[in-house]
Amino acid sequence: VGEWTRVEALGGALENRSVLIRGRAQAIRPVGKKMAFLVIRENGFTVQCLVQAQADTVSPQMVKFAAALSRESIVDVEGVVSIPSAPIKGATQQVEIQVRKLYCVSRAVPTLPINLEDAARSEVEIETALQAGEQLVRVNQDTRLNFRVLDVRTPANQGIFRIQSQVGNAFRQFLLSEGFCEIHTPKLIAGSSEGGAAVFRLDYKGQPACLAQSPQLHKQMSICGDFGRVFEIGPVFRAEDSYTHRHLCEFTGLDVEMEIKKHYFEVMDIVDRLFVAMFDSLNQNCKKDLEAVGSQYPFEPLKYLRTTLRLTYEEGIQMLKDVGVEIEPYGDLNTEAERKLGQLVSEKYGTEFYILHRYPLAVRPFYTMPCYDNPAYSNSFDVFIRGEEIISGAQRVHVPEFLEQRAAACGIDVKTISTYIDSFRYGAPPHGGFGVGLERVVMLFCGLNNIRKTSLFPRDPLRIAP
Ligand code: ATP
Ligand code: AMO
Repeated sequence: VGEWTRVEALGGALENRSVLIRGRAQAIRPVGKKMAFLVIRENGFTVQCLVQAQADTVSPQMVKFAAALSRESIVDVEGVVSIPSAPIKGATQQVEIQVRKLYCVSRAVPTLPINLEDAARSEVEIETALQAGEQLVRVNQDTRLNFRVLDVRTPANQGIFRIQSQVGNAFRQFLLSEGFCEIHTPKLIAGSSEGGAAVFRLDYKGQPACLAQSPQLHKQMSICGDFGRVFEIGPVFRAEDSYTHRHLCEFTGLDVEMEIKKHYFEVMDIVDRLFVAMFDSLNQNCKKDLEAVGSQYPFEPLKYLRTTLRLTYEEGIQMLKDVGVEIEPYGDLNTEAERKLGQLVSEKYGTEFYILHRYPLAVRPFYTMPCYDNPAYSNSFDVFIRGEEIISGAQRVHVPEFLEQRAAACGIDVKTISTYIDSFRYGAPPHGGFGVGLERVVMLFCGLNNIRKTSLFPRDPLRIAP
């Protein structure tokens, strides 16, 4: 033997060959005293292994040892590949390994806090099993998150985080190919960057400081530093004080900032092409992962157009008005109105991904550029998937005196952001950008109901462990 074989690679071509594999003991089924079946899992692929007592090779002690293994232990199995006479249920690979040697590399505790088979079932499968009188433990979200290292071993969860990885990859690849430079801005900063109260305050060697609520100020300052087009993938901290399905206290921000020549539409053009490319790449490169997610959490593939639909805020609230939903013309959309608009847009335009722009200035952060033709509105936008916000963006105010005035008008102590405002005093190009919530993109692309499912180790107002 000597060479390792991946479980994924096990097939009929290896018949009668000796192989060595390493994986987790997903299932252990003793049959009397002379035989035990093991299902070994590696990277989502599973193979059935037969440990059968034989005079010359396998001792009864070894069968006993196999039967006593605990689930999820990591084992090395050496054996000969055979093709079974009947199809194998409960394993992805249609060959069996006749075990010759078996080593336990790392033992799991005998009783796991989560039964992974149960944790991998869909709601429908759970209901069917319960009706059939099966002894099944429904795994609630808190339990899953408490034992996240086990929970993420399910096929759907493996899929979710591979999709998340591809979102980041598509984001980076697209922007690099468009001449953007990846930057890394500080997460320890002197004050709030979004003007809100939701900041984590801390003591920075005797000076008051906080965890960055976004890379907003520094990504703009990078534009003042002549980088032209920048992006960042990094942590964002928000001291959210309520417990919703789509807010985390720490999430991953995908941020973009760029010079613009004439119009904030140039920024929306990037959003459009970036996200169409990203969705295409998810559909092409993550088929298996999307299937794994969908088989536990069924969802319809996202409907999106080749050129992303853009509606103005006024058009959006008119659509809502037409069906009897009253929105304040200069107010914000609440979650319910956003969802309703998502539904109306999907029915009318056949897309679940769209941009709403020209928001009322009053509901946008201080750094947002008002519309030239009507300063009650702003050169800003939000982007929605299935009626929920994934992106906020805008053209920024690049005139320092006006920026100071806007900050003061929004109740911000200008002294706390003086270095930011000063950066605009040495010549600052017109610019704009946007921020995307990575966990929200994955949650909404996959039609999931809770952002905790798409954060590996979520941080919410009640959770800072594991
Ligand atoms: P962002 O922080 O980018 O603005 P968001 O999705 O939180 O993202 P908001 O504009 O803050 O968007 O809020 C939109 C709506 O979502 C609010 O009108 C409110 O109904 C709801 N909402 C926002 N934050 C919370 C929260 N912490 N708790 C409950 N509901 C919230
Ligand atoms: P905003 O505050 O809208 O904009 O945030 C940008 C995007 O980040 C995501 N997001 C969140 N995700 C999880 N949990 C949260 N608590 C949370 N809050 C926000 C959303 C949201 O659309 N500086 C601006 C962006 C810009 O204009 O460039 C900003 O931070 O997907």
